[in-house]
Amino acid sequence: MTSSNDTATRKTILSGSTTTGNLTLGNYIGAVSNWKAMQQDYDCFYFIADLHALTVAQDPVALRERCMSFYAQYIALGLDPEENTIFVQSHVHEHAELTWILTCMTPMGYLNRMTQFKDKSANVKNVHAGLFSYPVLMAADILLYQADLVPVGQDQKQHLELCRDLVGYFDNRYGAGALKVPEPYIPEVGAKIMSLTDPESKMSKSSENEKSYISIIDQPKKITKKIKSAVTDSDTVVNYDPENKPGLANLLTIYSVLSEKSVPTLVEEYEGRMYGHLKGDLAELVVSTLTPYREKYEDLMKHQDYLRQLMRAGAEKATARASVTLADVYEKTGLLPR
Ligand code: ATP
Ligand code: LTN
Repeated sequence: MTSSNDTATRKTILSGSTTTGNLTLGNYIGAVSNWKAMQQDYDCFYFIADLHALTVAQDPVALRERCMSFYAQYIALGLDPEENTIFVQSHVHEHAELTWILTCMTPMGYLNRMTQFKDKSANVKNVHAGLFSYPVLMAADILLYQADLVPVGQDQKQHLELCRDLVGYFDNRYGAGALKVPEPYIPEVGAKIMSLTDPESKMSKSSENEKSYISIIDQPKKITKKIKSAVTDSDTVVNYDPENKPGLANLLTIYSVLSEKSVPTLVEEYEGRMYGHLKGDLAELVVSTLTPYREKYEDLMKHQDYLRQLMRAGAEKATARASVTLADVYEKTGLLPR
């Protein structure tokens, strides 16, 4: 008899986050909390996108340290390295190799339309080709593992579309069978948590303004200060109006996801009360949600040999899957075996 938990029948999930800072509350709500929830029912591959971090200039020492820290943050948040495959992207060289094959099939015009590229390149003096073609690396990340489902935040929808189209381009040129078309999984609530200082833009871990995001390893005092000084409007009535009151709407969304209460229920609870009350209660809720994760993280960082061991095992499991796909792709594209 088979059950949905049998490895052979379980569908594959893949997702990752770029090592450009510490994971934020936005990453947690929009991505990692969903990755965690899916661990029981799917064969999950979660990785640390360190090659993606190179799309903007990085200090080598800081990048290496962040990779270790990120891995500890994944485990501390509850990703399970025993049941699933948790690995570092650059430890599996197949990612870079498949990227090249796919790059040779990606229309420049398609990459030019990517809104994230437009946003990220807008204020950068020297824009490099890596930032431009990074969605192709993302497609390779997904396709190597024959992923069925890719849980991401709203900002990644367009990149997923390219990935799906690339399978079509490849199949048309070389024949079908080597690559699987993935489905995006975008949560209904919390797919886009906004910045605390500029609620018109996404909360982002690489922001230069530390007050704009809450890191999952921030100390309680810092979290409270950031939430209390979050930008809201000058009105006093608590209601959900993302267009006219984006800051307040963002706080209500975070509150709703973490408390599992609906936004209308919260609005009712805060009727006749000030924004300050809501901010104080939300700060307490965020602190109590994140504290156990931060403590686990601090403990894991004291055991780096253990983390290295998990990383190596993860890389081996990931390579076992990725190398099969790449071999198939090489064969189909006509590259001569060694
Ligand atoms: P960067 O600042 O380097 O762009 P980021 O904070 O946007 O980083 P990523 O590593 O690009 O984070 O994203 C990891 C995952 O978290 C992705 O699935 C992404 O969609 C999701 N995500 C990122 N920011 C948010 C957010 N503010 N709200 C909801 N989901 C988010
Ligand atoms: N580009 C993503 C991170 C990422 C990713 C992936 C997500 C890199 N490769 C593959 C899902 C699947 C981002 O959020 N910036």
